[in-house]
Amino acid sequence: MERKHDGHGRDAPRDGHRVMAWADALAAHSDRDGELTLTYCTPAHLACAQAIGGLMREAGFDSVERDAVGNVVGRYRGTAPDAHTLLTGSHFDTVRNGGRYDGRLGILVPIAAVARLAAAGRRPSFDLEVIAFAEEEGVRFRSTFLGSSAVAGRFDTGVLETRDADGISMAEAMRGCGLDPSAIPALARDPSRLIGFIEVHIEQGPVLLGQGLALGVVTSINGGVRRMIEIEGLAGHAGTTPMTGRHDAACAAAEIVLAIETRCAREPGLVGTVGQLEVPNGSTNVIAARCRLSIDVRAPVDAQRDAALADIDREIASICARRGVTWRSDEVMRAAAAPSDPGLMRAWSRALESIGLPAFALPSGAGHDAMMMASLCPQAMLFVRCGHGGISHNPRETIRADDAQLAVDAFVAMLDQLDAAAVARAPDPAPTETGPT
Ligand code: HGY
Ligand code: MN
Ligand code: MN
Repeated sequence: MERKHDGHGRDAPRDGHRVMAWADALAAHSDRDGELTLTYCTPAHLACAQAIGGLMREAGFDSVERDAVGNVVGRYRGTAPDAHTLLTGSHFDTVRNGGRYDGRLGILVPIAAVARLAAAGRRPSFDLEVIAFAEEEGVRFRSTFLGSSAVAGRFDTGVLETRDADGISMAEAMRGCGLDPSAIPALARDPSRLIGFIEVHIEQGPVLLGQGLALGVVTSINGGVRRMIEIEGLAGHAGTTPMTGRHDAACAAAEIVLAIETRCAREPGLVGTVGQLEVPNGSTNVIAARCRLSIDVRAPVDAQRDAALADIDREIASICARRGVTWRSDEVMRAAAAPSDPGLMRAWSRALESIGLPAFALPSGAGHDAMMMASLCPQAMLFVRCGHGGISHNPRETIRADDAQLAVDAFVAMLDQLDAAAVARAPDPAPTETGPT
């Protein structure tokens, strides 16, 4: 394919610009004006799903459907009879006031690749299934990986009764946008029919930017645990209650936040974040009776993460005992660290080298649908350089059109690599039955 640019984005060719324009178009669907916030089963979420389905149809997929959990699934048939399936995709929901490439890039790059193949009348030997996962971030209902857990056969039906901030249950929200929770278990894919799962994702960090590289192969995805901590103290008059002897839930929380930061800063690779911190029904002139905070702890190795969590629990218990407040902890997410499949990593590396790029490898600090899909089949990811210092989960998240172009080139090259491997693996065609001579 003719490329008109010199790699510095001065004149990125068609697919790169098309991916950027599609990302802009999908970003127009938001729960809130003036920012990109797209949460599960809102009207904007449904409109975005429909827009993705439209892009798939225009690209030339053989079938496009919205499944029972709200994933948008495009299938592009392979040439081999009884072909196995390569799964790919990522999520289209976002964090609050998020970026327009997180998740979406892993949907739009494969769509652009299929459009390129369809336009050239080309098909891989295997079936390709591009899945726009309906929910990964866990913003509206705190549960995460809803879309990919359904495909992996790990959907926890218990979450159907969780309620959002307005008291709407997930099951009600799903039915309200035409989904059928009872049909979710049937979405589980048969692992024996799968080649694996590959995911393209914006790096959401500064490593590729620092290396001056457009793309990188992911070695493993950090394992994460998310918890909600509720602290119960004693309300009191802000003006008449002496400072000694207070049971101030907010002060306990403040000590806990800093204890988490101190513990997680002690080891390379370990990260800990309190992203939510609130005094429910608080008043300026009342000592905080309650305080709620979220904890997100991650590490490349589950044991490292769990050791940090055990220390954090001990620290919370000590702080609360000293301050005379009580606490409870609810675990809302636990995702095991997911090493990439070596064979798929090698295929990504060969794909990059085949388009003239170094096969640079790096770990993922962020969580991805690929870690859920790792329970179903082999997985490996491709990262795309993240601009603005690598910032993400922020509207300043950005990529370059020529990097998007290279991502499409690499994706098509990856299909070629997997095709060559499939052909190499394919048993010699059975000798055709020769009739009586
Ligand atoms: O939190 C994460 O790492 C991902 O963006 N859900
Ligand atoms: Mn994200
Ligand atoms: Mn993501």
